[in-house]
Amino acid sequence: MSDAPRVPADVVAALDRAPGRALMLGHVHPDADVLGTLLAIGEALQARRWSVVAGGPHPAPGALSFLPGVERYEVLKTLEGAFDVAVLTDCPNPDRTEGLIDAAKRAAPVVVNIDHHPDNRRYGTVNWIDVGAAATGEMVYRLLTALGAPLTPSIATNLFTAVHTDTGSFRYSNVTPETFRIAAALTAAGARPDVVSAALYERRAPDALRMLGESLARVHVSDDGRVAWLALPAGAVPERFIESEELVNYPRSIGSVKVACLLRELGGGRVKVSLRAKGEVDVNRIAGGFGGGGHANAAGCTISGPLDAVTRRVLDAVSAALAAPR
Ligand SMILES: [Mn+2]
Repeated sequence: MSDAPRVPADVVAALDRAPGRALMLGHVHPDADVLGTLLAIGEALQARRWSVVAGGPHPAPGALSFLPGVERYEVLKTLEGAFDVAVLTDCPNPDRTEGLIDAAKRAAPVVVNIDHHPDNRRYGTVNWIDVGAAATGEMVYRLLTALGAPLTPSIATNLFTAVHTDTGSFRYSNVTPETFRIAAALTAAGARPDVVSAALYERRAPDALRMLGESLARVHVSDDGRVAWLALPAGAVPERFIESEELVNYPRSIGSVKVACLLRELGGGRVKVSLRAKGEVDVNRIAGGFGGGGHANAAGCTISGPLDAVTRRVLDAVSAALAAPR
């Protein structure tokens, strides 16, 4: 029935044991794949009488306030007390926890690292990396199934949202038959595709479309039509607007475009870069060249320098990648 590889025994064993105290640790700026999977595992453990702390260096974004149980996700500056196990999901790089991973390693004898990013650093005591999974949400569905954990509607909604967002609403090349099998099982367990879609895409603020217009007016397309980019100076539009929009999807939506870039000027002379591709170019390698990472078709990095200069450097790297045979 399933094409997916089995859940490794050591991952199951790390959680299939007498209840204790568990930490669900998220990375900086958690997205729906991080939050949905941590909340799902946390709920499954709580149902088995574990005591669960869920949190990370940054709060859950307001756009994901609909995720069941997200109110339990805390901003953590330090860790209080000892844990029997710590779980990180969708986090390739332990540096993305602002030091909390080191505290977790001191506080917990077992650190479980569950991820689908190809550049995962294998920092856990137990590592499960499946680059064939479209989302960590798929892996956690398989984990909870292996544990025999009941799929409640809230667990199903969290995992369905994780898969929904990481696949661009089931549109990207990472979608497999297994993705749909899992989405079907989650829908049968109580996830509501209509409710999740409305929560993700139909909750814009009244002024959001005007800001969208101002942002999209900044989209540039290369002469050959293969690269489109959007460079946003600091303060051009409010942070909360950018956090609630996947702006890079707009340059990506141009038919001729092979690589799309969103460059956001942050404070402190840094620029946050998001890269998207459609299979011709491995943007993970481009982002890796700037100290970032991600997936072949979706990656990011943060580069120091003025917005104009960073934009030129990124576009040069994209041109070189397009010119090189893959
Ligand atoms: Mn993911």
